[in-house]
Amino acid sequence: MSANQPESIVGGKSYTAVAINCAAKAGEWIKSKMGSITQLDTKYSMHDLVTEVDKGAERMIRNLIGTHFPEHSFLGEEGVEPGPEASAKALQDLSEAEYLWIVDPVDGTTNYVHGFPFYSVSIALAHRGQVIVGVVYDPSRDELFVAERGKGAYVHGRKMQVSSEGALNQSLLATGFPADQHVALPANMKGIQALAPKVRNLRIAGSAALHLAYVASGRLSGFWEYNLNAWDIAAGSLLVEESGGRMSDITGSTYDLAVRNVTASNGLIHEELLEELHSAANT
Ligand code: 2AM
Ligand code: CA
Repeated sequence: MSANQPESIVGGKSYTAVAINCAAKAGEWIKSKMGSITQLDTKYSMHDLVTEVDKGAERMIRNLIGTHFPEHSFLGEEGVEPGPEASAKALQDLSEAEYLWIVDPVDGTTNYVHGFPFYSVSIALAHRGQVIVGVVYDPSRDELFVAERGKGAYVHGRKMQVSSEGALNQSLLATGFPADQHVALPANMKGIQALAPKVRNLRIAGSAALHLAYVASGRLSGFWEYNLNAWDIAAGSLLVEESGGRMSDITGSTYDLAVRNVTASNGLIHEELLEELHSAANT
């Protein structure tokens, strides 16, 4: 690498360009298959769906990345056994990887299966555990959200900026219904019950990665969800940070790839949101 070449370009190949290319190609293919699914299976629970499109898209992305960067490591949702323990272990097993691609080929599979147009392709590249590139692509709206660490985040070529609401009572928040019925869902229901009367409104649209992209682009003031996996969050985390927002664990700890209970916001409402979630959890 020459001295004045950016860190994200190696041998003329930009990590970001490869991530964008993968997301766009996979997204186009996924969209073309909408409505013609032939294999619908459940994984961890009846709420956790997978189709041949999830698997095919992940293969396509993995092959493309492998062609450009054969020495890089890869963590994709469809290559990991279902359930939180297997996900945590897969991430742990790759903790020494220098470059790690973290991919969710279809984030929002339930929406995809039902024809509800809110799903995305999420691709992140981490360097020694820190996300340096994040791309989230929404094929339904043809919106590509891109972030590079230290260089900002963009949608439609425009620099993104988080929203300016300074209090929960002016905020539009999003969350999700966790697949785990025993701990995460009851915990989240408490948060919803506590926050619904205090915010402008809540949205639960079914793709964590797109919700994070919406926090980054200022369309949502904040987002929280329990029991997510690294591939749901990694790309979106950089979009939020590079748009001036804040990412943390639900207790307020610094975000890292192992965080499963996540809070994202425009920064201004972050403490208030964490406090509400904390007191809701203790009711
Ligand atoms: P997915 O569509 O890739 O599975 C919706 O609340 C969010 O939860 C989506 O991002 C969805 O991603 C994710 N999700 C669905 N089932 C899950 C599970 N069993 N564990 C963790 N996250 C899940
Ligand atoms: Ca998925």
